[in-house]
Amino acid sequence: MTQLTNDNRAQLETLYQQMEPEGLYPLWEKLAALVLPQPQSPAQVHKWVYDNARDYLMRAGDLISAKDAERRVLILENPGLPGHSGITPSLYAGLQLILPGEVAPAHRHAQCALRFVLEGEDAYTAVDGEKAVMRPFDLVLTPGGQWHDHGNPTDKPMIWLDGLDIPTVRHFDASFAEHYHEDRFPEQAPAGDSLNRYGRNMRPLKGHTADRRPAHQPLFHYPYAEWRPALDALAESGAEIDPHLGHALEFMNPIDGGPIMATISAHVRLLPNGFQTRPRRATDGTIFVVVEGTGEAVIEGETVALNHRDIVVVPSWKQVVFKAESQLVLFGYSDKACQEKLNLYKEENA
Ligand code: 1HN
Repeated sequence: MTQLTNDNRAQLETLYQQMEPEGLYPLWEKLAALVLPQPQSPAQVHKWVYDNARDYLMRAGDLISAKDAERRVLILENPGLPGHSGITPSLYAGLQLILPGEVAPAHRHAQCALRFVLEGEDAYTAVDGEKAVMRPFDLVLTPGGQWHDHGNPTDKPMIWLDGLDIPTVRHFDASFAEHYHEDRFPEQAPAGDSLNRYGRNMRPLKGHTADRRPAHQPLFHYPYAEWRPALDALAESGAEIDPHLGHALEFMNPIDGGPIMATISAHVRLLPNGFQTRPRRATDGTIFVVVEGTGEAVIEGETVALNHRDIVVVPSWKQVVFKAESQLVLFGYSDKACQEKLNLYKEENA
């Protein structure tokens, strides 16, 4: 802007004051902050140490039941987004505990969710009346609009990471939610039915039985027992390792080869012992979980130690380098699926 005279400036200030009660503001005072030359995320780099979070979660378990809480979850709120209940501007993360014998009652909502199991085995999430029996590091989806309840019939606690698109749905003012009139949605199919039909790179041949699952989202269970050997097979095949990612595989919707849900993408990667990635940045702020091994993430020069089950958030456009101090296996989820639909996604590989 060319230099304004004092008189002009004073008259502008008067104009601003007079029009403000009518909801009118001068763009020329705000344009540079509204249209940034590159992302400047308000989210901060942050790590949640699993063992610490687990202690608090278990204490909550002594004080409130899953049923009373509806969902007994500790929100992983980004310190740069206070009061926002987001781990990034678009995504939410939480740690959920289901104790032996508990049920988290059936509800459904517009928000899409993923569960990534951190501890416990053989508790379940039921989606539209079909159970996925969960084991450590399984990925389970509850796509938007589908009834879901959780239960733990075992004698050990189960803890998983919840990843939801809550801030995205809030941004679009598109939230709907309802409770089912009973704790559990009635069983519609045997446990594992969708995995059997859609999880092996095949699909049901059309016959007498009608498709029960929504056509756009039939598969909701991606077991560790399947994705982990897939990473090993890739690493052991002699395939060239991606210098910026390591050996990396994205979870896929078998219907279209696209991301697992409309708003959330997820992947896993394996970095061999001693491997260091080339620096990379991307517009999708990403939440990582350490599945196996130890190492470091160097994010814009800040070193974060990576230990078993720790959760680390790398905000949009922060440069990251991963260093594996043993064989390192990571799970990650982000809003890449959504950004790609909006033609916003960008990455820079140095
Ligand atoms: C939800 O439905 C679950 O079903 C967990 O386990 C966390 C956070 C906000 C809104 C809905 C669940 C949630 C949630």
